[in-house]
Amino acid sequence: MNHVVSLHSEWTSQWPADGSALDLSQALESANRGEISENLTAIQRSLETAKLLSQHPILAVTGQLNSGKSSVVASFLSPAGRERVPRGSSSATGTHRFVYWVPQSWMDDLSFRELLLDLIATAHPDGIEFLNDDPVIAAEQYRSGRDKLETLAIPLIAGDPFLDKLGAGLLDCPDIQTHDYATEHEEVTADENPRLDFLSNAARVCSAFLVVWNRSAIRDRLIEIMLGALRQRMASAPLYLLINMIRPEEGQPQRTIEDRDVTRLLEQFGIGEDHVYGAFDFAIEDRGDRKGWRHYTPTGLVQKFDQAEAPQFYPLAEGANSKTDLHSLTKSLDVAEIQRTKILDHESELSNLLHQASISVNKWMGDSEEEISNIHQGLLATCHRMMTDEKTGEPLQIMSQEFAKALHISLVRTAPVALKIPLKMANPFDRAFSNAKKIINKLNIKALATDKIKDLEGELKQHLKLGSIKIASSDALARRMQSQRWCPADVQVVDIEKAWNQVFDTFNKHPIESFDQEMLDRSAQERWDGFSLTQKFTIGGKALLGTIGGLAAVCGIATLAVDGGATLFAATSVSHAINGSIAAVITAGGSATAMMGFQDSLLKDNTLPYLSRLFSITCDMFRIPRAVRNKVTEVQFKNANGSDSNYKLSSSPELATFPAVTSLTDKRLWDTVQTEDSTTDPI
Ligand SMILES: Nc1nc2c(ncn2[C@@H]2O[C@H](COP(=O)(O)OP(=O)(O)OP(=O)(O)O)[C@@H](O)[C@H]2O)c(=O)[nH]1
Ligand SMILES: [Mg+2]
Repeated sequence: MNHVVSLHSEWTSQWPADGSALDLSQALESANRGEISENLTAIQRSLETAKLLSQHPILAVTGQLNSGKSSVVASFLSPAGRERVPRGSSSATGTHRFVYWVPQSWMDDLSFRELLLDLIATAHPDGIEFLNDDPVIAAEQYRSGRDKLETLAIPLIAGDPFLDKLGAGLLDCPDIQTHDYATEHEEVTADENPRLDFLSNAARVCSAFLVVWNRSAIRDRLIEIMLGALRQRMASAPLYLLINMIRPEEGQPQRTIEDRDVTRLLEQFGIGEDHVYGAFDFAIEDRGDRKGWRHYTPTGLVQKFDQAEAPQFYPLAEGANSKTDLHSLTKSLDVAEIQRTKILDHESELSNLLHQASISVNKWMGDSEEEISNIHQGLLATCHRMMTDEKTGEPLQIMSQEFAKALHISLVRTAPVALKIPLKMANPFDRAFSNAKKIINKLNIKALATDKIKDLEGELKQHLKLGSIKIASSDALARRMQSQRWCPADVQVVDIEKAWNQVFDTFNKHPIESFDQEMLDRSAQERWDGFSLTQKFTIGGKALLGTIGGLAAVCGIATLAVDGGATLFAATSVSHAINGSIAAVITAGGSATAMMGFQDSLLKDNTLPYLSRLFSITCDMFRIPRAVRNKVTEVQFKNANGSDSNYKLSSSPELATFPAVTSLTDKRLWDTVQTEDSTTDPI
């Protein structure tokens, strides 16, 4: 029953069939995996928006503390924009918020702006805020997330006209090294780094990542953690490595690009060599013979630096005469391709989530079904036990008035002519019924505690001359049931008892009214045929009458209410009773085949139909399906010849469902409905 879950999956309640239905998020909620549903909604929304924003990439500038991230962002902005970007190595000038810088035209187009803000808000559900035009206030906003994770989680948004040239937005990220509340010695891990988590959220909005790192710290484990986290979230998004503050020295920039630590990172994270940019430490100028940063930087970039002091990045593989720089990066970015892979990444995340959803929901459905099945089996075993002779495993019968009457009629009808009248006149049932009450009163049963039941069974066997009798009281059954593993531990004994009382009451009120008289006649006839004439008279005249009286008394017991209103259940073995009485009169009586036929017809005509009803009513009263899906409910009984046979129980369609008295479980049996095709096409 492992169904593949899609966004359109629905679940309907197979049992109870009350029309209840769940959609995917409700099913996940029921399975206690509401967070999967939330993630699904978020990823779906950002996927939709990502498709709409396909021509408008945002590049995340992230990386090491004080490595020059904000400087990189500022280098793309207008002079006024640059004013609003605090840079510096002190904590006051550090970045402690996520700041989205986007082309001014994106902000001016109202419908596009709405779309963009919606995309950002989806990735950052705690809210968004605009960056102030005033550089002082902007600087204040930039650092306001320090030690305030709740503020850090709210990104800032600003527009700048110079970004229109770039045709892309930039995300100025805070570093992920700063621990906002962790202890000094605690190691930074991907598991417990809220800043890294926020970055992962932001990753949903971004098409590519520029990871800025200091040349001197390229060996740090932290860069691996960071690149690993990015790859995990956005598996195929382009990564650019920006190595800053390279010391100007002989052999550069080749030495850097060939450095073992650098090549290892490129390999490990699938970064192409053309995605490695470098900038030399602009504080190191020519000194005597030693060449400064300008010597190792393309001339065009040196000129740019003189206009605005910022690290000047160029593709290291192209060498110091490179004609391109970071500003031409967007020209080389294949926007359509990036968006395509971005959408693929979203889709693979979506299908991962759906896979998790499948597992969770299927497990939840399976667990519910298992619990219901276990209780179903437990109740079945309890009912079966009530209709089985403990010693021999043979089936017992319910001596309802209706069955007693049918049995009497059969015995009379098939009796030798001379016996018919006395047998008929004897009318043993009416008398026996009132006798039963006397016996019970004499036995002085107060409350029928478990241990008393056995005494009662013994006494009744003797008094009524029965071979086998099984008495069950609701109190004793409830106690026994509560101690069993399949019975939910939180259900109270009194509530179980209430349900059993209602079961017995309902059972007595819904007797089986018609029996297969022909089958009873046939086996009664066979019984009579097995005896000699003299035997027939002896049996018919004395023993049989007594026995039938005893049997009839059992039906009185079952309908008798004991003190406190508790009801009893009683079953007995008709064939044992009759055989016993016959054996007392004659030494070797009847043929074995006749007896077997008799027992078989009792099983088919009484035991199985009554057990079916008893079990159906029991299931209803405890709020359990009469049949679990279309599995056959089977029970085993011993035949007269001692071999075991399986028999199918009917789920009593003739009886309307009774309202539950005590619910043993609130679980349901669910069916999966696929309303549309089960592909993972999200929109
Ligand atoms: N000496 C030198 N300083 C640099 C270079 N690049 C950047 N800086 C300086 O390093 C300091 C930190 O730069 P920022 O751009 O604020 O760095 P950041 O990565 O944004 O810092 P946080 O946001 O606090 O993590 C600033 O004072 C920059 O001017 C460089 O090549 N050489
Ligand atoms: Mg910064």
